[in-house]
Formats: sequence, C-alpha cells, structure tokens
Amino acid sequence: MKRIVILTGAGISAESGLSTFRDSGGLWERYRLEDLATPEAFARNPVLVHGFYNARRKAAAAAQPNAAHHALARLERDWPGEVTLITQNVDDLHERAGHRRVIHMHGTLTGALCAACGARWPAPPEMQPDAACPECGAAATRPDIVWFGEMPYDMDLIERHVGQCDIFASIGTSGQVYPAAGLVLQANAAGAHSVELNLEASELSGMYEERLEGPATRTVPDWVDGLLGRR
Ligand code: BJW
Repeated sequence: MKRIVILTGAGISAESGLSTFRDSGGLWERYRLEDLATPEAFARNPVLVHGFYNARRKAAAAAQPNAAHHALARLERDWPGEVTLITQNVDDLHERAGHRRVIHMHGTLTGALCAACGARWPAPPEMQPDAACPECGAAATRPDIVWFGEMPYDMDLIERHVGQCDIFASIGTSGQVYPAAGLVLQANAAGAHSVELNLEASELSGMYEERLEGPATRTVPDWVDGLLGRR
C-alpha cells in the first residue's frame, strides 16, 4: 500500500487566523527575523524573544484547527498505508484536529528547552527569561523552537520516510527555508509522485508533478477525498 509523506507550512494554519511569515502582512514584514529567530538574537535580547513567542503561544492556543487539519487527520485514520506528517509549524493544530503522529521539525510552542543542559518540559503560557530549568536549575529557559542556524529535529527519520515514499505532498509552504525546501527533490529522486497545494505558485512549484492552487481549507479536503475515493 502506498506510503504518503506530507510536509505542511504556515499556510495550512492561515485560515485558522495564525500569521504566515513571508506573505504580505506576514510576521517577517512586521518583525526582523534576525532580532527574533536566531540563537544570537536570544542571547542579545531574551526578553524580546520571549515576548514574541509568548504572544504566538497565546494566539495558537486561541486558534482552532480548520478543515485542512481535519482532512489530514482523516487521511491518517482511513488510509490503509503509512501516512507521515512533517510540519514546519510550531502550533499544535494538527494534534488538536486528531492527528496522532506529527513530526515537528521546527519545534513547538508548547515546549520549553533548557539552553544549558538540553532538558525539555511543557511550556507555561507565559515563559519568563529568568525561569529556572527543573533539571539543572540554570536560568536558561528558551522556547523549544528551531531557529536559523540550528539543526531541525528528526532529520534522520524525515529523510528515511521521504526516501521511501510513493506520494509526497507539500501544503502551504513557500519553499524558502532549508532543509524542508529540499525534501521535494529527495522525494522526486526516490520516484514519488509530488504534489504542491498552495494558495499561489511558490519558489519550488516547478519541482512538483502536480499543483493544486487555492486555499488549503478547499484544496486539502478535496485532495484527501480523491485519495480515499480511489484507494
Ligand atoms: C496558503 C494559504 C492558504 C497562505 N492556503 N496556502 C542555503 C541553502 C540551504 C540552507 C541555507 C541556505 N542559506 C541559509 C540556509 C539555512 C537556513 C535557511 O534555509 N535560510 C533561508 C532563509 C535561505 N536554514 C536553517 O538555518 C535551518 N537549519 C539548518 O539549515 O541547519 C543545517 C542543516 C543542514 C543540512 C541538513 C540539515 C540541517 C533552520 C531553519 C529554522 C526555521 N525557523 C523558522 C522560525 C522558527 C519557528 C517559528 O518561529 O515559528 O521556521 S523560519 C520560518 O520559516 C518558520 C517556518 O517554519 C519556516 C518556513 O515558512 P513557511 O511555513 O514556508 O511559511 P511562509 O510564510 O514562508 O509561506 C507560507 C506559504 O503559505 C506561502 O507560500 C503562501 O502562498 C501559502 N499560503 N495562505 C494555502 N490559506
């Protein structure tokens, strides 16, 4: 039975009211990423970085999963083969839609990480820069988020799944951030059928065999219905 790998980006959560990064009105139009999403930025100004992620954590907690998140959870439940969901998103809308196994390659807003010893624990709604690590006591608490220059999580697992998949779908991602953007090339090299679902053409549209253009809340349920209908 066919193995499906799905890569999601900020566009899948846009219709739940969460900002994307690079669209007009996106986060990087309002903030400088060098001030917020690098380890150097955190070392320079932890108060600013915590403030940014505390606000994003609050927005994500208030958001609800949309029809696209629900459709992917249905695919995981009803597809007779393997479905691997890799998300670049740090929100938990896939899980709250009922998706059971989600690989968060850029971390999660619901996690806290000790920059001193690497311990992880559930994030409080408001994370404070001087909060002590429950393991080592250091005041080095940071959001469990993968910033620029850091290694995304679970890369071995991700590359193994992508290298063996029959269908590779990317949903709502601009294809501008690596290594996520390079996964379609690996899927193509493995002989997978690749499909891009996006509001508009992305940097990497030319790499996909099939393209479905439109809002994720329409294209994703249609795509899932098509897959489940012809299994
Ligand atoms: C809709 C829609 C709707 C809207 N329906 N669609 C050159 C080559 C290779 C790498 C590099 C390079 N130069 C620099 C690098 C490294 C760097 C990088 O890629 N930089 C680029 C800017 C060039 N990458 C890294 O540093 C990564 N680490 C790394 O490379 O380690 C070394 C390594 C080497 C080899 C193997 C493995 C590792 C780490 C990247 C960390 C990214 N972190 C961020 C922020 C933290 C998380 C957070 O705060 O949330 O992650 S950046 C930000 O971008 C966030 C996102 O996950 C990520 C991707 O954004 P995404 O999801 O694509 O969002 P947008 O806004 O860009 O696009 C939205 C899309 O949705 C658009 O296309 C819309 O059209 C669409 N859309 N509404 C459907 N309703």
